[in-house]
Amino acid sequence: MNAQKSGRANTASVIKTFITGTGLYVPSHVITNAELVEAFNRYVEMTNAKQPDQTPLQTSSEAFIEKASGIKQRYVLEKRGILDPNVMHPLFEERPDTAQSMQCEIAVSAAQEALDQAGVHADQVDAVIVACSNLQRAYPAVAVEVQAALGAGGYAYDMNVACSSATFGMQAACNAIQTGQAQSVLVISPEITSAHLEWRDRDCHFIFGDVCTAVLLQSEAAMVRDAEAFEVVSSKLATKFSNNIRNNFGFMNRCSPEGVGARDKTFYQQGRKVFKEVVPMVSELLQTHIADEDLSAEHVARLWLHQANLSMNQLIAQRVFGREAHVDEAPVILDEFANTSSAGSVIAFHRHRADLTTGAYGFICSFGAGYSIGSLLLRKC
Ligand code: CO8
Repeated sequence: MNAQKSGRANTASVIKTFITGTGLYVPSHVITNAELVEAFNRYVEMTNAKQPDQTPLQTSSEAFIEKASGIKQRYVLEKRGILDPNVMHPLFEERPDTAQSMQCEIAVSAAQEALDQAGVHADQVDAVIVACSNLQRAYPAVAVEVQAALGAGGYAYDMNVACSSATFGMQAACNAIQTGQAQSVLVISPEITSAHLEWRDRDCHFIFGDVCTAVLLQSEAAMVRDAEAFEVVSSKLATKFSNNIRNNFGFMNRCSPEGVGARDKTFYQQGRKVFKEVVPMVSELLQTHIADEDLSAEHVARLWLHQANLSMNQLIAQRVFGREAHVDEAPVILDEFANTSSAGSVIAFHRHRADLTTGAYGFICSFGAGYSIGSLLLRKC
């Protein structure tokens, strides 16, 4: 694995970067495990009745979902289609080019909360990065639409590193601030995972939820007030190619008509392999990051981890701390939100940071498809 270190290595000449605000957009539709399993099992019953000669599909179970993942419910932008056994995916009305796109709409909502928290007006923002797992169109970049909708200045672009999009986006924001290219950067993650989840697949139908997070990163000079700020002390990014989490949907699909609509054009994974391979990679990267900063596990007050699987997070935290972690040390939000891809660790940070005292250290750490891992060491101001 090639890990890249940035931040403290250059501290002598580097402009410090701070997170000064975060925002969260939560969709109004909730699907509980009970509702999800009921709809899925109706789909199984109907499909098996239609295909008596085929190997019957197996039913899903609430007990399995909660035990295997820790997920109890998920928020989605539209639940009627997902729960209709004849549809099994969300149904969104197509919008004309003159209307705001869905990703732009939820991005603006989350971004506005982050700006309000920081006491910053949109026209002081000079870069917008939309960093998420799925972008709803090829172009123009959603980020440019968000920039216009907010009334932000500077430049904007989209990027995708799957579950690590937000952390890689924050690293890009730090780079822009440290080189003087920007002073105030919004990193926004509109994760509409419901549109690319295969709701008809028992192995994964329960995994994801929709949400949007926003993080405002600023130079010290641009900060309005610092009471709630966290300094980004340093970061580590790492990638290693794996086919274990994959989605072959893309703009070239129609050129291979035999594959259009096939199972591999939505999310699929080898969940058990991901679990086994990613836990050691993340634990080791965090341990190295701690050691490189001349810190030890006792200095770490919080791990805001990617939210894919409860046992996975407990195991990573245990390896980092060298003991079982208290729930306050590695807060869990996936019971309420399910896996929201790159937004998960940011939701944990958004919800669980107010109690930290000045000087406390914590890590935002993402991991997922790629494989990709992003670790940001933060210090409460
Ligand atoms: N109901 C009942 N039983 C089930 C179900 C179900 N729904 N599903 C599987 N089972 C059964 C299996 O058939 C199996 O039975 P048997 O033992 O008889 O063969 C048994 O339960 C155990 O199955 P598994 O081994 O598959 O179950 P696990 O205990 O491994 O749990 C998990 C499965 C929950 C998927 C788990 O492996 C996991 O969470 N792994 C981590 C995965 C992970 O972290 N993935 C990250 C992906 S997220 C990401 O990177 C973002 C990608 C981009 C987003 C795209 C948006 C869509």
